[in-house]
Amino acid sequence: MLLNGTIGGIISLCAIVITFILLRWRKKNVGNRVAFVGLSDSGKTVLFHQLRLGKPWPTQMSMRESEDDILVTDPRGKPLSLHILDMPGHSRLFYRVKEVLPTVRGVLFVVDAASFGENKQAVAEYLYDVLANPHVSKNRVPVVLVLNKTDEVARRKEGANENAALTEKEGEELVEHMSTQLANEIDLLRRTRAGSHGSMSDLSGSRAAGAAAAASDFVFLGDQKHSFAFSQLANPIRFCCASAQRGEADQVQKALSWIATR
Ligand SMILES: Nc1nc2c(ncn2[C@@H]2O[C@H](COP(=O)(O)OP(=O)(O)O)[C@@H](O)[C@H]2O)c(=O)[nH]1
Ligand SMILES: [Mg+2]
Repeated sequence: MLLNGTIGGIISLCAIVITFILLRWRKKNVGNRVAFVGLSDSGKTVLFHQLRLGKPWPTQMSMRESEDDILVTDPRGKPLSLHILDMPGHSRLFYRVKEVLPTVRGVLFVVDAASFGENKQAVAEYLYDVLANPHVSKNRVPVVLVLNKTDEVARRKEGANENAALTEKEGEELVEHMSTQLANEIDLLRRTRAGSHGSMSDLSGSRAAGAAAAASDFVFLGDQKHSFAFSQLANPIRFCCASAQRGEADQVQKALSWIATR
C-alpha cells in the first residue's frame, strides 16, 4: 500500500518534471523572428531602419526581405534579442510572406493610417491572409497592428501644420476608429470568401497574388454567429501608433517587448 503510494508519487513527480522540460523546450524553440508585413508604402522599411539604427535611413523598394537583430527590454529592463525581417509588400511577393510566416514568433502588420480610407479593403484582405495562415492561427502568434504615418494624419487634421502630432487621446481614437473599420471589412470579406469558397477572382480590387484563400484551405476567421471582432481570435492582438519617419516608434518598441516576452 505504502509502496504503491510512493510509486504513484514518483510517477506524478516525473510527469511534472517532463511537462516542465517540454514547456521550456517549446518556448526556446519558438525562435525570435518577427516579420514586418503590410501593403507597399505603409512604412515597413522606414520603421525597420528606425528600430535597428535609431534613426531614419533612405529606403528603397526591394524585392527581397532585409533582416537584422535588435535588442528590446523586458519590463524589468533585461535585454532580449529579436530578429526582425522587413518583408516586401508587393502582392506578387506575398509567396515570400507565406514562406516566412511559419517561422515567426510574432508579426508586425504595418498600416498607412493616412491613406487607410482609400485602402481599407486591400489592408483587410492582406491582414486576413496573415491571420488565416495556419501557423499564425494554430500557434496563436501575437500580431501587432502598427498604425503608421500618424504625423500625416495629424497634418491633415490641423490643416498643413508641418509639426502637427496626434495627442494621446487622438491616438486612442485613431486606434478605436481603425480597429472598428478593419473588423467591419474583415466581417464583409469572410462572408464574401465563404460565399465564393475562397475564390479570389470575384473580389473587386483584391490582391490577386495574395490568393491565400484557395477553396481547399479557406479559413473562416472568428465566430460565425457574430459580426467579426478581433477579440474572437485566439491570437493576442495589439494596436499601436507610430510615425516611423519622425522616429516616433516607442509604442512599437513596447509592442516588440510584448512579443519577445510572450
Ligand atoms: N509622412 C510619413 N511618411 C512615411 C512614414 N513612414 C514612411 N513614410 C514614407 O512612406 C513611403 C514608403 O515607406 P517605406 O518604408 O518604403 O514603405 P514600405 O513599402 O512599407 O517598406 C516613403 O516615402 C516614406 O518616406 C511616416 O511615419 N510618415
Ligand atoms: Mg519596404
